[in-house]
Parts: sequence; C-alpha cells; structure tokens
Amino acid sequence: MQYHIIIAMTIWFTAYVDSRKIRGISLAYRRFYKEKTSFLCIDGSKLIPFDQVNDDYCDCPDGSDEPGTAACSNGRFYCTNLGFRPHYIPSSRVNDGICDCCDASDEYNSQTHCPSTCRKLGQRQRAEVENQIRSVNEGLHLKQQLIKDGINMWHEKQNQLNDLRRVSENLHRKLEEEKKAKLEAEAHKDDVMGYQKLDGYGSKRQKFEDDAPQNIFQQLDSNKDGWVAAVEVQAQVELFQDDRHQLTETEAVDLLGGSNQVDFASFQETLFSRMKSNDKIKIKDRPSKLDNDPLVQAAIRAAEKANADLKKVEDAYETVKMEIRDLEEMLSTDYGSNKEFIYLQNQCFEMTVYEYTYMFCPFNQVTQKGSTGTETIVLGKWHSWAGPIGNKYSKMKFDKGQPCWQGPARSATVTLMCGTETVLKSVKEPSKCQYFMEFQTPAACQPLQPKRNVHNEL
Ligand code: MAN
Repeated sequence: MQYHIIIAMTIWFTAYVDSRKIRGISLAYRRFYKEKTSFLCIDGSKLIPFDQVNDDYCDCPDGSDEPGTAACSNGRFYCTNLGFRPHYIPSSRVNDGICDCCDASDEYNSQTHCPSTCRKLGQRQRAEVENQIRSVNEGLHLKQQLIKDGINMWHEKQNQLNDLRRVSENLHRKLEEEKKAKLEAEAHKDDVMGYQKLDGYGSKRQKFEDDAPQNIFQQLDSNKDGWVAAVEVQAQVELFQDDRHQLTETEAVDLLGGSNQVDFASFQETLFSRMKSNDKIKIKDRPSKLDNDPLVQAAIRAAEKANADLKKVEDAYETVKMEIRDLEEMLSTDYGSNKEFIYLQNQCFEMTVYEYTYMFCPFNQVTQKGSTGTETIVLGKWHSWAGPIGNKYSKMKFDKGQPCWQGPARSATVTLMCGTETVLKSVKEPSKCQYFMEFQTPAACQPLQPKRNVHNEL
C-alpha cells in the first residue's frame, strides 16, 4: 500500500515538475524565461514571481506567463515540431486530449497518447518541396526557350511590319498612278464613243449611230417594198415621253405626214425630219456603230482594264493596311518583360465546368458557352496585366464582357501559375458574373526565393 502511494506521488510530482518546465516557447523567446526569481510579462505590463510561470493561473494580460498551460485565453503555445514545421497553437489546446503538435508536445500531461509524426510529415513535405523545385526548374528551363522564341518572333513581326510599310508606300504610289490611268482611259473612251460633236441629229452626249436617212429608211422598210408603212413605223418606232410608249396607228400615220405609207423622199420630209428635231422619237434595236468599231471596243476594254487594275491595287492596299494595323496592335502588346508570353497570342485554352465550356484566349478574350444553348457569351475582353507591384505578370484582367442580367458587365481575372505544361487549370464564378481562372504556363515560372521565416529548429 505504502509502495503504491510512493509511486502515485512520484508520477504526480514528475507531471507537476514537467508542467513547470518552460514549454511552448520558441528559441527566440527563451531568453524571457531564464530561471530567475521574477518574471516580467513580455508586454512589460507586470512583474510576477517566477514560480507563477506555468502555475496554471493566468497573471499576465498578454498570457505570456502561461505558455505551457491552458490558463490564459489569449496565450499561445509553440510547437517546436522538430523535423517538421514549428507553429503556434492557442494555449487552450494544451492538454485538451487532442494532438495538435506533431511532436506531441502539447499533450505532455494528458491521457491521450500522441505519436510523434514530425519526421514523417517532414519527409513528405521535403519530397513535395523537392518536386516543386524540380518542376520550377524544369519550368524555368522551358521559359528560357520561350524567351528565345519570343524575342525571335518579336523581331520577325517587327521586320514584317517594316516590309509591309514599304509595300504599303509602294501600293499608295501605285494607287495614285492607277487612279490617273483610270481617269485617262475613261476620258479616252468617252472621246472615242462620241463625246465629240456628231453630225446629224445626235446630241452631244448621245451615242454615235449610223444615222444616214437611207440607212434608217432601209431598216424601217422591213418588207423591202420601197415604202415605209404606218404598221412598219408602229413596229419599229418608239416614243419616249414619260415612259416608253408604243405608237398607235393614228400616231404612226401622223408621223408619216398623214399618209399610210411614204417613199424615201416623203420619208425624209416627214418622219426623218421629225426625228432630227425630236430626240424622243427613237428607232428600236438600231444597231450601234460603236458595237462594231474596233477603236471604240479597244477603248472600252482599256477603260475596263484600268478599272479592274485600280480595284486590284485598292484591294491590295486595304489588305496591307489591315495587316499593318494588326501587326502594330500586336507589337504594342506587353508580352512580359522578356516576351515570354508571346507564344500565347492566337492560342485558346478550353475547360468545361458543369454545364459551361470556358475558352481563354490570352490577349484577346474569355468566353463561356452553355452546353444547351448555342450562344457564346463574352466574359471579358483583354484589358491588361493586373498582378501586384513586382509581380505584374501573374494576373491578367479581361473586362467589358456581356452585361450580366440585372448586374454589371461580366469580367474575368486569370491567375498565372508556374508549371511545365500550358493548361487552363480551374474556372470559378465566386460572385455572379465575375470569373476567376487559374492558368498554368512555364512563362509564369520565377526563380525560387530562399524561404525566410523557416525556423532553424527544423
Ligand atoms: C449565365 C452565365 C452564368 C451567369 C448568369 C447570370 O447563365 O453567364 O455564369 O451567372 O448568366 O445571369
């Protein structure tokens, strides 16, 4: 019996002494807890006897006298976690029966047995870090190539632009020449086609026709009986008043000076003389001399060719101007400090999330298409890089998308992450019509900075 009492006393005493040990503090803070007769609360607010440290009663307002017990509600316990990551837990979790520190240090006086898992966790973490480092290094290697290709492409486009500018200048010159050639060809055609003063009854701007009276008489005398009859006049002569007008028999007789038919002599005095003074009286299907005149035909062909040539040059000039505009726009875009993102222009990346298929086209736009509807909704047009200062190229902003129902215009923010593959990783719409994407590319890889705040107790 006495033996049992001694053992119980020993266990209690060991636990008591254990709890009095300065637990739950980091190396950096150890200097505050050097065994002395008094303890100054770390915030400097109170001086207490040293044996009140970790006596399970909270004396200091900042909880610094009880780092190893749960007595202070604002106290914090430092898990050293040798082999893994040190961290603080609220001191209320000390000896609460739940293992918080991987080195089991928070449950030093509890019924719960906490295995130490720091080594395993540390190994796992180190493996993860190594993988990450490997991936970043591989990404950086790929990025070097992207930079090389990007700079080459940039120069290529710049040269293309210079070439196109030269082509455009030449085309502009050519355009002026072709315009002049066209005007000349048109003028020549007009000359040849009878804009000069014509004999007979043709007005200055009327097409030249073979208008000798005997020719007209012959044409009208369709039965070749030597007479032009009223029916022949009706069949071949038209009157242009408000509209094309078919002659009545009376009108035809009237044009023949009141006779039903006339010979050549009377024809000249009647119908022919009326035709000369009245250009509204016209003969149907009068063959034009122009149709057969090789000079006129050549002039028409030359004018047509001049027109077609001008059109060709105009089209080429417009195309070149458009290409120049596109190139200028491309070359004014910021493709990263070393042009490493240039390879993304003209590419699109797709991802389906639930019922929507999203399309991310860097430097262009972000769209969304529902699986049921056919409509493609623009979520945002390329606006700018939007990463924080010092890491500008880590985010892309797309705005002025299609208006949201009862809301603002849609917009999208794309976060760029380092990786060896170029791939769209995630799409979310955390608040209505505001889309967030994660995109992985080697171009986003940055050399790893040595981590600060990694505790030397690791
Ligand atoms: C569509 C999609 C959704 C969006 C709603 C808002 O259905 O663009 O992403 O939340 O419109 O009405």
